[in-house]
Amino acid sequence: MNNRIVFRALIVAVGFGLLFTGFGAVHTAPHTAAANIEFIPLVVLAPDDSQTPSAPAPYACVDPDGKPRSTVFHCYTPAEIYAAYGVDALHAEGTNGTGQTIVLVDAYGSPTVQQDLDRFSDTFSLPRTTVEIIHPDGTPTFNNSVRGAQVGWAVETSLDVQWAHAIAPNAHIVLVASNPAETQGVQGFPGMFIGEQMAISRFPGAVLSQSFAATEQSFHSAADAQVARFDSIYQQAVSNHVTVLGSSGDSGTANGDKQGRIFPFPTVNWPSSDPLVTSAGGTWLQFGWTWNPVSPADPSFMNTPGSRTEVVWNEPFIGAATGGGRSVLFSTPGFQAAIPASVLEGARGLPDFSWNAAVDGGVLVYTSFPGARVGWHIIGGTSASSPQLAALIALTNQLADAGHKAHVGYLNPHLYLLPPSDFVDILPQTFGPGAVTLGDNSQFGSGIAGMAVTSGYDLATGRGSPKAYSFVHDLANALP
Ligand SMILES: [Ca+2]
Repeated sequence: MNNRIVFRALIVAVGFGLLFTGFGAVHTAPHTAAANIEFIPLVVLAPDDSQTPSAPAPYACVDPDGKPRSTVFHCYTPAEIYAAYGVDALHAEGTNGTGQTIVLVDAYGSPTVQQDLDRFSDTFSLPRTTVEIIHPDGTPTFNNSVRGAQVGWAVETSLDVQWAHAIAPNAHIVLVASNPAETQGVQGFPGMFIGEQMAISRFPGAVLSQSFAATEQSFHSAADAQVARFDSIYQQAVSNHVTVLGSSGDSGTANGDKQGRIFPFPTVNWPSSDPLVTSAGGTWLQFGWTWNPVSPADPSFMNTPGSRTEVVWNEPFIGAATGGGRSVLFSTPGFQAAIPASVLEGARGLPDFSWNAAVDGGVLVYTSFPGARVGWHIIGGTSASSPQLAALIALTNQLADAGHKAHVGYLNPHLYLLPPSDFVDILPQTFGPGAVTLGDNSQFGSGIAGMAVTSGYDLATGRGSPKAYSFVHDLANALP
């Protein structure tokens, strides 16, 4: 009981930390002006990131340097994620991404991307790899005094690069880092899409991950013209056998406009909603412990060891949840034809599948650029799920090469034909003496209705999270 009181006192301090760290804030995230829409990196830093725990042990996270990182938020090493999802069995048989390319698309990039990745690799006994960087519209000048935008994107870049590498350690990593300051005019073509076009041409058969999004409604009346423009790039990806993934969002169904005003009805994010993009949602993986709340805002866990629990990513104490719902821009595509019309209501539903995106249970990321604390961070968000899922597809492409088959390319038509046994189906679950049920992706406190988590496909977690070994092998076997 005493533990619970301590935790609740702490979360107040954590709240202040969120305000002062600037770039860690969930909903005032740094953004990038691009044409008449804005892209938000979907990264969520643990709210107590700037603080050294003052409370005594036990700690929820001790970082790889042996430093206590948090009394509240758990963190995962690559080995823990491998074990939780069965990636270890793939690596053990030599399925590690050899011969494959993963393209990660970000604005600005990070001035220390290579050295931070090397530190990550050395720490976790992974092979070092050299990141190939493409600046499609000029080299950005890193300015950490613009607290927010560039630092936030640098955190995002670090997460993308380090965790794609963790899942596919032998894959070639390409970073497309655009320079939004040089994007021209209202009708200017966002640099990140020029970069995608370059990467799709240069790396046929690759996998591309987009950890950013904008609310569909933020296109306003320009939606058809803008979406058609970007869609032509995704068509090119289909032609070049490039798999394209996009994060579904970190605010549940409560997404905002340019000014940060939340639309008062459930919304989803683009480009994740494009049927040519595979939408990566978020789960909350509790591995070796179980959430034990007396109320939704209580992050207690200490007295409740556990094995493996995976539920919808919806963390009430930080107000972050997986994006998901019905698109207003796209109608139900053929690959979702088997999902009941009562669920999709004629729309393209997202996400397609999911992976851990939690902050309490975030992944460890190392950064050394100015503007953020140098060291290890606990990071979540659907920015964590998209590059890891992209890396799983790179592992699949390695098996395709070995079997003289085509690469995965356009993933969605294949994804919905895989057997249910290839996924952990995410279901509603009730936690702790407070009987807190996580059964949808309504962002806590938003008042915007969430999408129900149900047996089988649902609009919060898609088909669920891949059981890595059988998912990769079954997908590879299904390829022509
Ligand atoms: Ca489900």
